[in-house]
Amino acid sequence: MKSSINKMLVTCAFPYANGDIHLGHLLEQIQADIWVRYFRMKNRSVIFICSDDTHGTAIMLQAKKLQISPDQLIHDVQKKHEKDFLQFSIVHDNYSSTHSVTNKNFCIKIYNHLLKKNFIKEKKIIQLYDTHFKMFLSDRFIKGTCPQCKSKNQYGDNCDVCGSIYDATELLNATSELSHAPLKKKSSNHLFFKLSSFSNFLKKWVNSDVLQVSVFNKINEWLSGNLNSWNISRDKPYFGFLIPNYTDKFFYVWMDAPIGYISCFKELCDMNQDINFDDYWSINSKHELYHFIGKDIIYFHALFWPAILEGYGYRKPTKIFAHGYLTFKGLKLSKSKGSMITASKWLSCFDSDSLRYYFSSKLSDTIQDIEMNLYDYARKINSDIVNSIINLASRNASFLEKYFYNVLSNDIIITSTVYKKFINSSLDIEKLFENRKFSLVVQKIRYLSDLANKYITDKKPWILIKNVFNKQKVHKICSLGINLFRILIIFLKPIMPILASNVECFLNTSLVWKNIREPLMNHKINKFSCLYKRIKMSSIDDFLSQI
Ligand code: NOT
Ligand code: ZN
Repeated sequence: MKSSINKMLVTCAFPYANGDIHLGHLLEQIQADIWVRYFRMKNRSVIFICSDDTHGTAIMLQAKKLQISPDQLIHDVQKKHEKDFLQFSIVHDNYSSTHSVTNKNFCIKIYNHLLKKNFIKEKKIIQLYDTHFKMFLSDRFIKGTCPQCKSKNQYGDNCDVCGSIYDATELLNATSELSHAPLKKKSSNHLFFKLSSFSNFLKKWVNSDVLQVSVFNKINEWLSGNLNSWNISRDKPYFGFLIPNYTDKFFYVWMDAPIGYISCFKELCDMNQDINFDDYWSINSKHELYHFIGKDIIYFHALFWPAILEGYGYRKPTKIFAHGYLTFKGLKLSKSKGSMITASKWLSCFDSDSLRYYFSSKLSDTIQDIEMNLYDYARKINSDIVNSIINLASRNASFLEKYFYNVLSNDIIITSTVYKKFINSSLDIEKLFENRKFSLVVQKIRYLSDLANKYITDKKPWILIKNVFNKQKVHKICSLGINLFRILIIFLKPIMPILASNVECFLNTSLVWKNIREPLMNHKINKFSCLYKRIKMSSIDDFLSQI
């Protein structure tokens, strides 16, 4: 991490505006939100933004299917997305749309600049054309026979059977997935961004510690080959922004989506005079820019995006954090079935904090896939949160309520080994949060919670209290127990913000990172009431039967 005075701008990949938010989106957003919340607890200035990705053929077709305008579709979907995120305590400073006027203006400005600098060239290409729908089709709307192994029913870009990669025009008997009619080859002029002009810049940039090791290796492989120019235009009909001086060509969705990072931030500046746009985006910005993305979109973020920024003369990302896919192998759900577990479906059975905790217990700084298993989820929540952490609070609170008017002792045993271990762990936990090693944060918290419970079990306050001369001792033990619980929840606050806020009511104090070393003494807490409910295994079966 760079000097602590720098401000941070954090983004997540923009969800497409043609479907619901599902667990896959939530994995990334939760990862970023936890990171943001942690740094805010450490008093760093962090801005967290996201938008809906609203352009392209898929959105145009979805609107057609629903018999509404694309504008209506993306408006409705955005409202829903925003609500879903808030219900998972994912709070963006601005949630915008790539269809905004601000984004249109930036796209045009950046495109015109790249054109002037000679980074754009026009070239005629041949593509497959659906004569029924009167449109060119992208690879995923095309199926045909593999030109190599002759397997039928293969998509327009690669063969699932033999793995060969080809151009859609090479497919044999190419047919449209939309009209199911044979496709025609047709030529059209397109605009290409000359990525190879940035080859030297990119080689240097990827070597400046901006990528995870495995991502770096992959990108280096790409960089050592030929950097093909990138087609940034699409013919009409298309839902998007028209390219200046054309009446039938639109910016490709992947051109205007990343520019959305800039415009979403610009809108925030327009709403809040204290945030200065140039401080964050000018070439010599001292502030930090972090993109959280899935590993499937590395190519766009680690090659095209920095090249566009370089071409335009803006700053580049400080780091790109890619994560793996969410898999459901143990539940025997395919990726498409898994994405049917939507945010609202989840909330119809479970709560948001528990998902945040479960994801944390699996998240690391690598691009390894993450296996989601609901039985494992329930076991983890019940064992870590209910049986260990909340149990620590409840067993100590019962003594404090019964014998000490819910007032903590004015003498906390800060010399005890367990207390020292808690305090000394905070630096390790900080490092783990900073480096996005959330699964290790969770492990450490669970370890500390077990230590604290063992401390209480060993001291046996329920035996001590039988002798009236031990009353003060019991007071000290249980007050330490509550203080240990408090530290655990401070550590957990970025991960489980709702639980933390309920604990703040119970402990009658706000949970602040810098106060970890200052125990609550002679402090009145509130009556303990259920802070977390056990998850019933039967509710998992019910849930799965609905998918
Ligand atoms: N909608 C895209 C996706 O793969 C992500 C867009 C990322 C947005 O779901 N920004 N950029 N670049
Ligand atoms: Zn094949």
